[in-house]
Amino acid sequence: AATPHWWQSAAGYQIYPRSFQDSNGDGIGDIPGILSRLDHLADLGIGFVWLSPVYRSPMVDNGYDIADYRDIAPEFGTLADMDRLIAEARARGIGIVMDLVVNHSSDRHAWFEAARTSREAPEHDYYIWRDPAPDGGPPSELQACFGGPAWTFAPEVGRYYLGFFSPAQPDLNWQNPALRREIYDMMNWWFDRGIAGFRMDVISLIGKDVDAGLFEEGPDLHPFLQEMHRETFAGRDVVTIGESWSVSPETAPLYCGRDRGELDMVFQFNHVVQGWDPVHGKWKPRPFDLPRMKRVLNDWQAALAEDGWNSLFLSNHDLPRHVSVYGDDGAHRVASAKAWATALHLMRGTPFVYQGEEIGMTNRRFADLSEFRDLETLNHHAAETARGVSEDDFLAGANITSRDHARTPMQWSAAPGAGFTAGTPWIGLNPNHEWINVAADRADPDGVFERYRRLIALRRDHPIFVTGHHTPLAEDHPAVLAYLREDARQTALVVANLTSAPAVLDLPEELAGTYSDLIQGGAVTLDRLVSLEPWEARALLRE
Ligand code: TEU
Ligand code: CA
Repeated sequence: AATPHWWQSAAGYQIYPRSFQDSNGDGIGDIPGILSRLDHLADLGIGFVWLSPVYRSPMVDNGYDIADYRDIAPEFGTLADMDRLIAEARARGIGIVMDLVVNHSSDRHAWFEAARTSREAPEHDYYIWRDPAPDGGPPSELQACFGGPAWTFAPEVGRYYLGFFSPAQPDLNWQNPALRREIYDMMNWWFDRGIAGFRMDVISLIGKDVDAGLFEEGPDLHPFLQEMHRETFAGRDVVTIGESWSVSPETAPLYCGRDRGELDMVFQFNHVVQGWDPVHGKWKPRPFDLPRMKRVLNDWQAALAEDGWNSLFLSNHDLPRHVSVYGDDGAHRVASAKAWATALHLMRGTPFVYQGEEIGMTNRRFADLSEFRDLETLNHHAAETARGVSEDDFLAGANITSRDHARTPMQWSAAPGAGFTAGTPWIGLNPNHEWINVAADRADPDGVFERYRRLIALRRDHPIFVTGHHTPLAEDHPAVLAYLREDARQTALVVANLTSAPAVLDLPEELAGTYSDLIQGGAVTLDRLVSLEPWEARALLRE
């Protein structure tokens, strides 16, 4: 097999800057704060940081609404701080991957301010406009992701613009070649500053055909990605990660196949959206279904087995804390965090650690609506209650799935501000920071951090976990996720009991034998029947 790319053997770590580390007591995380925590990341062993947006922004969607792609939000710091972050991370062997949000800009971007005032402005065509319907209403009934109509009237030009997410996030018109040139120039400007790549926000939307009603994976998506590749990352040793909520095992190779000249990997959600209700979506979550989760994970391993590359993750800034949803955040919190980490990291793909996951941070209880900050939760509360959902039912759902669970401040210590801030945090801390925090977890050799550190090192030191073939085992087992990784020289076996009850795994005869235990050290001999404690996970290399 070819030598893996750096981004295949490395692990990524996502920072949500607003909630990571505040340096000046204003309650908002910032870039100097990140600089002060780089050693934590270096100790974990990660190869790159995916930094959620730090650009100048009115922060309607915490930076996923960009007003200037070439400047830093003042609450996060300055361009000079950003340059220092790139350099100091690099000095520790860590690349900085920026978040590229180019399906839409902020309505406060200079382009949009020009676009909305005159049909003659060159920037007018950088956005997506339609004339009113005959009755003066919006051109279609399309609803925005964050609630309300997707079309907003701009009186100065007498037309409606598209805001697929919210009116504060007008969609950019990728059909306009001058706009595409602006974006590629901006990307090159960041590459020239030394960043290691881009995570591309909802990239599957850029090829949309609005009139045909084709938004996700529209007809121009792949031509645009190929053009972007030619104009920006071709010839650079960077990583490109495409976020898509619609990509399927069938379409994934189109984004990241070896000869496609598009992206390095897809970042897809099929495994984590499985618990959503067909009518009320994430606000009425269904109980977690482990067998389905196993099937989806295995399907994605198979889909990109020969060509293309998976991202491996369970948490990010849009999702609840996975130990609370797929694990047990009570008695088995530490064991379940470690079991999921083991099961996930040793699959084929690049693992991503979301800030706080490395110490097993959990969902927080939100007592009432006033404690939430996210526009998605607030707007959908209005919509759901308007259609008859009770306050208590909405709160119960949001207490499982709101994006704000991921956005409570990083828990560094038991101190009153959790070591995150000396002031008042912009969103309430999880009170469990008194016992779940970096200082406490890192002091424990059996803690969660130590397991992540070990797994990240294993992938770096054993190419079998990077490029080895993945074969699922015990696919119908209701409790255990198990698989083999194999290359020409070696066989590794990974087994994880993902439940709070003991489990027994029946291995194929030929897998009985002696292994070295890659987590505990030493050798173990397996019979055909392997007994696993609740949330026990093992990584074994055949001797
Ligand atoms: O997310 C894309 C997206 O589809 C989500 O908004 C998703 O629908 C939602 O989180 C489900 O709860 C990306 C970013 O990751 C997200 O933070 C942004 O809000 C969104 O794009 C708009 O830029
Ligand atoms: Ca601050």
